[in-house]
Amino acid sequence: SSWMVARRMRAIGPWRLKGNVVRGFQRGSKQLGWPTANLDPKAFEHDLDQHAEGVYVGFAKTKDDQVHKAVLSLGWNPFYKNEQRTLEAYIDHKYDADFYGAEMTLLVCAFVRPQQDFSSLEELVDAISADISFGLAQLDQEPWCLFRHDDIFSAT
Ligand code: ADP
Ligand code: RBF
Ligand code: MG
Repeated sequence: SSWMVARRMRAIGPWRLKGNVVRGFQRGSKQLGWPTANLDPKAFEHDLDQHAEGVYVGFAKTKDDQVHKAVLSLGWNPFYKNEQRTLEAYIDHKYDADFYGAEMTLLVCAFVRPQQDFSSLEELVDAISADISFGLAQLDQEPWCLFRHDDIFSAT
């Protein structure tokens, strides 16, 4: 259950991805309180085939053109048993409106934990909340904070 979830930063890639924000099942904001911008599967389905389902961290640039910290989830969301794999980013920024269709650039620099199933929605929400506070604090530290200056974010 959620109190047994171990989190640590393990460097990966980094992966650099660019695609559009697509619609999901709309569960992120409504059921969980944490909206996630879902990347168009076309932008990652081949590149990330060999990579583990899990919670990751990195940086995102979309609608507002600024680079923000992001806590991401890659996989089939075992709690919901999705049939399609998703790559979803909770972005550390307060947006006034949804931005479906916008281009999103992601740099993913560390793996935090595997995705897991939970016995209640409350446990899933607690785990996600803890991932986000852990991830955002880590991303302020070196070496992770250096990735916000990656070339992928300056390309026009
Ligand atoms: P869906 O299942 O369609 O992805 P969500 O409930 O996860 O629905 O909501 C995600 C949408 O909310 C994003 O596509 C984006 O347009 C919007 N959004 C607003 N604020 C944020 C944020 N801080 N991080 C990610 N998405 C956000
Ligand atoms: N879904 C799961 O089924 N298991 C998980 O362990 C899990 N961890 C997540 C961690 C974070 C930081 C985020 C943002 C999402 C996570 N999800 C997980 C995905 C979650 O189920 C999904 O965002 C919602 O269903 C909305 O699409
Ligand atoms: Mg989402």
